[in-house]
Amino acid sequence: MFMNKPAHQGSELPWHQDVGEGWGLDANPTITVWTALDAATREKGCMQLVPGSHQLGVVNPQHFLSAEDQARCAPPERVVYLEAEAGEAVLLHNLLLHRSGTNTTDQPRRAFSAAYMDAATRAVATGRAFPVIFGQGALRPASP
Ligand SMILES: O=C(O)CCC(=O)C(=O)O
Repeated sequence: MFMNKPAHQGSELPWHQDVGEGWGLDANPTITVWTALDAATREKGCMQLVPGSHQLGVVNPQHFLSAEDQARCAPPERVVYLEAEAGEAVLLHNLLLHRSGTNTTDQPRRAFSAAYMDAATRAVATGRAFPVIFGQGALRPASP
């Protein structure tokens, strides 16, 4: 995913985990590598997260948290702002609760985010596999 928050723009991304039925996968991804392409500061809508929240399991398979879940799982006193320099990469457990705000500055805030899945993961709608990029058979076309 390319995360793009242009100067004085960008939408708020509500509290969520990088898992859920909306992804259309038969297994949840396990880890996301998020890389800052520009500096991500509070003013630029950097990520916010709840340390330890990956231990809660899947809070809402529909992806975004309800107001009740947000009050229970992401109370303001537990929220940490994750500022990053351009080029810094962050490993996120896919169950970690996170969100991000809007960019109120004159500079863009862009990031590249890749979610990694077990090679056995299939698309629910088609049953198809995804390209394997690590280990045996990596970068060869998937067999049917
Ligand atoms: O960069 C952001 O604003 C949010 C990133 C995010 O939610 C993700 O990579 O899963």
